[in-house]
Amino acid sequence: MTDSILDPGAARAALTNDPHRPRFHFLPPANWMNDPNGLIQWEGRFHLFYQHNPNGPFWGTMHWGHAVSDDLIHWQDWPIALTPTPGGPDDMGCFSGCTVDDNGVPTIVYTGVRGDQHHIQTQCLATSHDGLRTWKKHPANPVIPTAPRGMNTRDFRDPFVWKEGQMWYAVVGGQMQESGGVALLYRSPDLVNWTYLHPLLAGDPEQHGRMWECPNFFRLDNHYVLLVSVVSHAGVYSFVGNCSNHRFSPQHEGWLHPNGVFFAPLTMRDDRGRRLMWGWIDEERSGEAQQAAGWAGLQSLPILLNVRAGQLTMQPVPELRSLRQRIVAEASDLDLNGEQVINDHAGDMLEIQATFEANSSGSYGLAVRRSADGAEITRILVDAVQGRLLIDRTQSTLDTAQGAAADIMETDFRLNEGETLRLHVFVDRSVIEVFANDRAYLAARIYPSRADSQGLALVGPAKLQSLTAWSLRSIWPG
Ligand code: DQQ
Repeated sequence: MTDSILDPGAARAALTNDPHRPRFHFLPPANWMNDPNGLIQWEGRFHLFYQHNPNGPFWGTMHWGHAVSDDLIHWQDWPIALTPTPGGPDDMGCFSGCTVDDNGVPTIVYTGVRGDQHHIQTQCLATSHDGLRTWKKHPANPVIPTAPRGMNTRDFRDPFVWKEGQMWYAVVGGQMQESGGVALLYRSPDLVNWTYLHPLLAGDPEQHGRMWECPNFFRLDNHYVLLVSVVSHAGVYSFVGNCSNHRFSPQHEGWLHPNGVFFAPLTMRDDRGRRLMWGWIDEERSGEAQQAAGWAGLQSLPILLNVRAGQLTMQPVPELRSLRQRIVAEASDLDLNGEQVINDHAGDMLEIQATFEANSSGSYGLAVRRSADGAEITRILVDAVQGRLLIDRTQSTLDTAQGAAADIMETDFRLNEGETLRLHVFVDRSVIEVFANDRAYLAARIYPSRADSQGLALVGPAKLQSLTAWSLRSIWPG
């Protein structure tokens, strides 16, 4: 057991001065984190579990870490919820899953893995009788011992469970033998005895990848939504459509995130009826740099999902406004040509909202983490000609030893005729999250090396309507 488990506060404090460590995103006290797990609001409090390796800043020996929040923003570390049981079905790891309310009993449904290559994957239960503090594995585990016939039994994981009337339903991620990703639909009267029904949806391997992880299926704004994470870290794909007799017919589909930097998102419905999503944001620097840092991985900001005009929309939750400290930049009605610095000392923990008049002929937007001489700079641009939203990291850092990503990350984003561009950007040291007109989302990692890489600039040719930038406060003590 590491210090992070014995004294999370001390472990966090020891890493606070790392200039790359995010300050208003959730991440564990130390060591490795990947997928969000088991999201649930219980007696008003939000519980966030997560894939965690307490033994180091690298993937392995998967446990379920646990944190709680009263406001979606500030988190308190709770003890590890699930640990692999030697000789049990989760001998080699407690993989991803969800938490449901089984008549007042919080119940985790997760994937237990065993075998050298994690090749025996089964679905398991754990319950809590002390308010989600400690968890007992169910004696009937594994409750789904193998994948259905015709499916690859080695890739069978990440149950997502909901209730309809008296019946429980689950989708489990999988792969059709010699074919592509599939979300497998199950039904159960009691969470213990499960019947396989049929594929809720099977993908085209050419277009939707070899296997689907972490499926989420839910009703939202009179539509049904299926989210899947495409192996191996190809990205997160969304389908929006109709469902009748538990047969799902997508009508609109596309990448929610075009690569695996943001991956394995999990959603939950809160007590106000909102559909909230968190996703794992991975590192984009070398394993050696992660080892030296002593931590790796974070959760995205909480994202509010909706369906508008048949399409999925994504917005940062309004609760994030409570982090605003002071305005560090304001501008309006500017004709931009090239780059215009707005504030050389804006900072590295920022929220920025900017609107631009439609410009169909160029690339325009913002630049953040800019050093005073412009040697380090990260540009967030819309390319109106190509119909792309992009984060240009080719000059994000001068420190080549970190092995940091130095490419242009991009996703589809086309403005309608005359439509104003609305960029909503969060910068948290090494993390950038960008929302464009509520319908495109990009998360990326950057590792600037210079202490003065704190500048904020605008990039034309464009006509800026307005910009406000706030410095944000940390969610952690110290
Ligand atoms: N991460 C978990 C799996 C899941 C994958 C293992 C997605 O359950 O399929 O850490 O990132």
